[in-house]
Amino acid sequence: MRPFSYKLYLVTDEAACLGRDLVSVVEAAVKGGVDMVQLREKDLPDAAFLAKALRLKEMLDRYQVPLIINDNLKVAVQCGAMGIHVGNNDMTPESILKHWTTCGTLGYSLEYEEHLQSTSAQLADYLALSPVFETPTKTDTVTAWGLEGISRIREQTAKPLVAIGQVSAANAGAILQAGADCLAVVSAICSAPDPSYAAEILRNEIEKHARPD
Ligand code: TZP
Ligand code: MG
Repeated sequence: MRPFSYKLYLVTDEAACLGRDLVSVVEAAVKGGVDMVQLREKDLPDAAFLAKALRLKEMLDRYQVPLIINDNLKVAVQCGAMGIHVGNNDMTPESILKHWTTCGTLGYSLEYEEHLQSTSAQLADYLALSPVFETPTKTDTVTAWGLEGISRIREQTAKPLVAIGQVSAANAGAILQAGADCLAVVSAICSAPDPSYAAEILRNEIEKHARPD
């Protein structure tokens, strides 16, 4: 398994940025402490997705923050992303690794506990517990894991666990204490009046709850 040391993961949603330029919002967030970014576009044609990915990557490279592409292998490879994130109904991790042997980080959304031992979950470099709490940002979800769900999965795997779904500074500590390694957020940063400050506050919570290695 490849090392995964990221703690604050920004998942983008242009609509959540309240009319502001996405790359500027992400840059502010990186300055505040985001250390990994996923470009998530559900409706863009490949050419526009790639153009956006290239713009974002050019900025992120300056901060040495890795870019992950959501569910589009072609865009991920063509923009030189570090990795890709897929869900249960997307291209499988097995197939991705067959086509992209140099993939640096493969993320997989875990929606069902029974899938923990699946080939898809086993091949992943991190598992996203999706969603930890129900969220208006993504409504086509299955069951929310809750804090108990995080702890249950933590007991069963050593894989890095990324918590996503209504994560905020208010519940960050509890989520980390339950066993998550990394916090992933959309609206807590993208929709914040000051994305940089929002990232800083989350980062402070992470430092406060850091577990000894
Ligand atoms: N996957 C599971 S929940 C979610 C995604 C992409 C959205 C999380 O958004 P927010 O605004 O941080 O609750
Ligand atoms: Mg999908």
